[in-house]
Amino acid sequence: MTADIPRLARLLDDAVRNATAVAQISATEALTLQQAYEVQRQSIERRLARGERRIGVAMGFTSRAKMEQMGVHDLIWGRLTNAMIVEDGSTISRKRFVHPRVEPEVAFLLRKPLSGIVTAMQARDALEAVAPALEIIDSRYQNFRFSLTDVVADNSSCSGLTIGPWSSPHQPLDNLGIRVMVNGRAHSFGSTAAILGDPVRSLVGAAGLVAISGEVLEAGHIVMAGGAMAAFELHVGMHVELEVDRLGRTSFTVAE
Ligand code: OOG
Ligand code: MG
Repeated sequence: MTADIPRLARLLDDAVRNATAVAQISATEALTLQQAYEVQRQSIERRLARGERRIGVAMGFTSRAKMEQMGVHDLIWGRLTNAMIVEDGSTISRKRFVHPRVEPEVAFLLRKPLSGIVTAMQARDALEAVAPALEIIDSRYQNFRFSLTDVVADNSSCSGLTIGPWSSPHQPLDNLGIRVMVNGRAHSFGSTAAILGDPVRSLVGAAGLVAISGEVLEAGHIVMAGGAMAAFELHVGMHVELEVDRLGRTSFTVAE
């Protein structure tokens, strides 16, 4: 049976818009990875048709902690739109999401396009800036459970992001301490080293992966490097703050 890709794109787009969970696609249909990315592309096209704007990509499963938490061991990527931006320090409504989680990341801003097989040096040279970032992920699947193709079709669970102050990328980024605070109390500690040994490697991976789908990382776009630690659940009343050594802080609050 051939997969009805436009129907699956609509299913996941509706799940995002209504903040309601759907059954895993893999329970009933065997998509190839390429088909899963095509579902993702078409579901994002629906958002762009409603006026949203593409602003970059989010990498997934770039740390062992994330791979092990979700049981997926392949690098994946998702598409970011401007509607996913949560202003630094602002408050979001829990109602927008099915079962949101948050994870600490770093974000890259590109000054030059990047695509295909590139070296770490070329990736570094394409950077305009780097910032601490929090990604809000929200699987559209019941119980936050999925296969590789499920999560790819679901835009790699991307749902929101806050970005802290931008800094010069011309500094070592491979071992910056990460602290996550919840309601002013230490929640977890880590290092950017958890992201493929150096988050710049995530950018190298992003350039290669988007090229397979015929895309380019564009100048002015953002690349989220992927969670350095396991994601944790968000609940009403939580104030989440990330601090990354030398890069600074970013935060948001969850309201009703
Ligand atoms: C998939 C998204 C993975 C990351 O940073 O590794 C991701 C998920 O965990 O739901 O965003
Ligand atoms: Mg992430």
